[in-house]
Amino acid sequence: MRTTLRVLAAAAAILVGLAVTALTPAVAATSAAPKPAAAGQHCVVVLDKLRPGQTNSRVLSRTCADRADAPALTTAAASSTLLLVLYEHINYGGASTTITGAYGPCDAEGYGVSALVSSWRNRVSSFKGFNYCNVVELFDGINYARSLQIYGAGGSRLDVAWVGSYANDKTDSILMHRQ
Ligand SMILES: [Ca+2]
Repeated sequence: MRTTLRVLAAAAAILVGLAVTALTPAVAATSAAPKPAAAGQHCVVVLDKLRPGQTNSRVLSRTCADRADAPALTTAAASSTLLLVLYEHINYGGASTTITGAYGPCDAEGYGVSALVSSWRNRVSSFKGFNYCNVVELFDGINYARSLQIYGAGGSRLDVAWVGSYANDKTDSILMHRQ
């Protein structure tokens, strides 16, 4: 069943515009200064619907700001559905990335992020799922290479204040769906 789910999941590279960069090892992330194009500690990423014949859905927009409550971020997320918020530190601390979907809440197929932007690889320590994204699987490596852990809850929300020592700072790709 999980294999089927992975095939069906709408997959997305968070930074399609820098696909080449996204495929390189994460080594550069720790040695380079922050890039102006990715300025801001808090970002909103809007995922498109998976189109027929595609294995990766497009990223419709990626907007970043220094403050999580910046109007630009509110605007970016306004016309889409909140899916998942990733946090740099335990207990929802530090930098964050908000992932929203252009085709509604999570269903059984859900959404996928096949490659986190390089600055977000090996960084996630806590997260929150919304709108029935109540099963979230974190992977080490892009394209769902190695499963780290599956987190689940029965309701419309999934709050994980700590991903655990095994999965901490290892996530490179993510699948989410409704239980
Ligand atoms: Ca972290």
